[in-house]
Amino acid sequence: MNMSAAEVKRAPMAQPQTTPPATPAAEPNGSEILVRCLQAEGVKYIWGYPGGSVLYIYDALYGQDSIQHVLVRHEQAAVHAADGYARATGDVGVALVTSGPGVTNAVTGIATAYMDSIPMVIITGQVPTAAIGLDAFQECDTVGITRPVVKHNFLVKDVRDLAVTIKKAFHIARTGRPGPVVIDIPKDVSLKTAPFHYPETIEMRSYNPVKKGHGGQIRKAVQLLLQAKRPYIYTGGGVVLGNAAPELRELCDLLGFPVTNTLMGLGATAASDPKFLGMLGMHGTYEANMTMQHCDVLLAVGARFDDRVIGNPKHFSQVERKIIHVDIDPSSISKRVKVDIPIVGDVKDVLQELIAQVREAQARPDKAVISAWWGQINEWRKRECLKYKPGTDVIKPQHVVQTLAELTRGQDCYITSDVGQHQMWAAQFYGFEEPRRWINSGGLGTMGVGLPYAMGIKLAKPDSDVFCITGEGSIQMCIQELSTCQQYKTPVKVISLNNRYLGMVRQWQELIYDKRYAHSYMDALPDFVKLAEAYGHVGIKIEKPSEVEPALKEMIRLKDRTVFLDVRTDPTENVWPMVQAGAGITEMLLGSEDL
Ligand SMILES: Cc1cc2nc3c(=O)[nH]c(=O)nc-3n(C[C@H](O)[C@H](O)[C@H](O)COP(=O)(O)OP(=O)(O)OC[C@H]3O[C@@H](n4cnc5c(N)ncnc54)[C@H](O)[C@@H]3O)c2cc1C
Ligand SMILES: Cc1ncc(C[n+]2csc(CCOP(=O)(O)OP(=O)(O)O)c2C)c(N)n1
Ligand SMILES: [Mg+2]
Repeated sequence: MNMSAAEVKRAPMAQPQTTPPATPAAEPNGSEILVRCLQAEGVKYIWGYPGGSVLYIYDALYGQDSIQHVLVRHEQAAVHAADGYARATGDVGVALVTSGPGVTNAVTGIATAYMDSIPMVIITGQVPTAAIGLDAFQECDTVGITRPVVKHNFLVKDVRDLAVTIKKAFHIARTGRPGPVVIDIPKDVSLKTAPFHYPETIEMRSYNPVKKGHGGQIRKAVQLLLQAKRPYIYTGGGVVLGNAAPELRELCDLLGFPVTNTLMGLGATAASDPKFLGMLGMHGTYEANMTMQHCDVLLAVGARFDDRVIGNPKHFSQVERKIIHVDIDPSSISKRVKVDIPIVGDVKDVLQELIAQVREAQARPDKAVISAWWGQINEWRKRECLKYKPGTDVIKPQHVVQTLAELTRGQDCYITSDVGQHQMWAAQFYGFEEPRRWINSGGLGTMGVGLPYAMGIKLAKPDSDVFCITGEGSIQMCIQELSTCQQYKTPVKVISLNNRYLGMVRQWQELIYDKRYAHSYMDALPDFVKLAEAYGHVGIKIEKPSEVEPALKEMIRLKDRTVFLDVRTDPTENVWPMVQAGAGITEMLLGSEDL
């Protein structure tokens, strides 16, 4: 630990008070200021891991009990857990790591949150200011390393700037397009004292995200929507992040238009709504993709035309359509696809205004024209693109997800996932009815998030059931967190769709690399039942389709235990439909018969 003798002597906690202080209260040190600021922000949980440069901060956390600190087993998991908490609650997730390896371990978590626009504050310890740049023990250039994967970052060089910096960090993280903000605090700054003042509000001249959309643009959008012959509403993570699902649902009901959600937007529309065409994109439904390609007016809301959504942009632009794009981040607009009516603003405000203007408008969508469009969409629906052959002696992964969906219908539960085929089956087959219930990594596609996400959510939502649908590859990337679940009594339910393959990689190798399965086979898997038991949990292994429902029921019944369900699934199953990389979104493979 890089704590000098002088620092130890100056440690404020240890100083005996012999005479009353001249001022009413001694000035707090940087660590105490940090804790007070976090308290002022209403922070309830911090996920973290200690080390030399943050020990004063840990000392300050020790002296209070309004913020619960969760000691994870790896810094990546600290950031994922705080990120999962943020996704489920909408609050800013907070993580705390030490300098050097603590920071580098955290980078994957930070980048994951950044790609999906998740509001977070990550506090990182730094070597003392005088040692910065001297290759000090556990020094790394945190600001430099994290710059490309944060919304903003700060290095606090003077303790007097600390409180205002924290205020700015929370403000930046949660406003506008949300994102992770790193605050790098050198060790001496965490020890020096300063007067404490936490500003109520903050003005940043160079940072003023627009909330209200332009009235004139919204008027043009309404005209276009009401005249549309083949309209489509395409919504994404922005609707979830902006808590605008009620407004989205109201607008869809008012217009009667078909609607799709991206992977990040699932739950914004109820899956049971007949107007919902399912997810679109690479593994989206046939009807969702066909409607995307052939619509004449597209209303894109809080969605960023990702390459996994529109496929080959040249193919997408072959059909003429008018695009209205609502996004809080002007740089998202016309980034990948040129749009006709840009509306910069918060999705909630803009949708409220859209609804008001649609209600006020004299015109109404032409019923006959819209119903002809629905006729076409229903034809596409008849392809039943998600149909799969049920297994007689082998468990089909889709069946597991569907059974879980049936058993938890209407229940208060959250589903996290890792990355791979299992993630796509969860997205396609669970049927999310509400936003913030489906928690996964879309933009970075980070294997390993599922368990820490579940753990973070369970802490904040102790009465809800939290399921992690994972693969035997992904779960091993943060499996050590089973230990954290035991320590903090966060009983989560891990459902590992164990196909003995890095399935998504195997699928690509089968389809694109001529079945050359280079290093996608998961050899030497651990005995997951024993592993779960070694961590103090319940392990269950199943291999037959008839065991699926009883095992899931047992898992749910064991409410207060973390349960690891090792489901041996069909190793050859593929995710359909699939749009291969470089293909257009309507050039879908619907099953192996299309190969
Ligand atoms: C294995 C794998 C397969 C995948 N396959 C698919 C697939 O088939 N289909 C699919 O859809 N995705 C798929 N993805 C996910 C994909 O990579 C992208 O993450 C996803 O499509 C992006 O979703 P989004 O457009 O909703 O954007 P997000 O990343 O959720 O971005 C949200 C947008 O909303 C804006 N925004 C944020 N807050 C607000 C607000 N308050 N008001 C207004 N705007 C706001 C942001 O500026 C941003 O532009 C896959 C990922 C993986 C790992
Ligand atoms: C950290 C990380 N490394 C590599 C990848 C590339 N990748 C995407 S899916 C996948 C396979 C996942 O295997 P598993 O967790 O078993 O899920 P399955 O696809 O079999 O359901 C890999 C290696 C990734 N997304 N993240
Ligand atoms: Mg697998």
